Amino acid sequence: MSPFFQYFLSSLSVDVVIAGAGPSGLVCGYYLAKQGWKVNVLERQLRVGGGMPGGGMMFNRITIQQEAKPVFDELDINLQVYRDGLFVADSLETISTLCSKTIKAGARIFNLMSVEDVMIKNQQVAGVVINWSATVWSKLHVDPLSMGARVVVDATGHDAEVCRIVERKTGPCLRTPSGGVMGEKSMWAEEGEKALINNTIEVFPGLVVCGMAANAVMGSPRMGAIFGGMFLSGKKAAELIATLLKTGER
Ligand code: 48F
Repeated sequence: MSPFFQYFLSSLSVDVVIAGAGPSGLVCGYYLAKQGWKVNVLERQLRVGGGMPGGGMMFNRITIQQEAKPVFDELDINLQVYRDGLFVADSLETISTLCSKTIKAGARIFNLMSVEDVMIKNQQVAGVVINWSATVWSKLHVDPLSMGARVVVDATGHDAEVCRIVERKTGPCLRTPSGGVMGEKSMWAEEGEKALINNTIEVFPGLVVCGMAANAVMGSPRMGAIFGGMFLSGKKAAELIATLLKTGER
């Protein structure tokens, strides 16, 4: 018991908190931890991996495009050639390897922990408000705790939960055309993939968005069982955050 509590207590103030342990959140955590930043990844569910275990229609394989291959090679995840420029990975191998490498790089992953709000100080996100998922799901009236961070990442997938919370509580303040969450558009895999990297931005001071949440926030299309963009978006988010932290902007 006490090893967990020591670990938890020493995690209450970190450089980066990532909400969501899907592909984009884990990859972002991996690259940041590898550079020595103190990172927590918070996952609401019992298990990590987000949408990966189910692949497309529960076929536990995920499709990867050429551009994302270097990330898979770095992580030593096997890829099978599908056809020109497209590869297939076993989603369970991908999750287990990515999770293991992310923890070994130094990131701390907390499962069964939900982000239910953010802290905003001086017009800047300064951390997250957390609770046990079981408490949230049972709608128990239990006050949450907070976790301080210089940067928070919304990697919560299609629902872009953290960005929606900021919009609801602060008004139309996001760096999007409307100032709010634009909303994900219907499927157009190629366009969605293309847009994703440009949509991976600091969307509010101290709040970076990546993965499907980035397309949802910026109003871009969804893209089925192609996952390479999620990995590239997580990597781009890590690069962006490292710059913000290094320059002392956050
Ligand atoms: O949905 P998810 O896998 O997000 P992603 O990294 O990848 C998207 C793909 O899986 C797929 C796709 C491919 O074309 O479209 O959907 O963008 O993972 C998001 C994770 O965030 C967790 C959620 O349980 C999931 O594991 N999550 C969501 N809201 C919260 C959260 C929250 N408030 N607190 C903690 N975890």
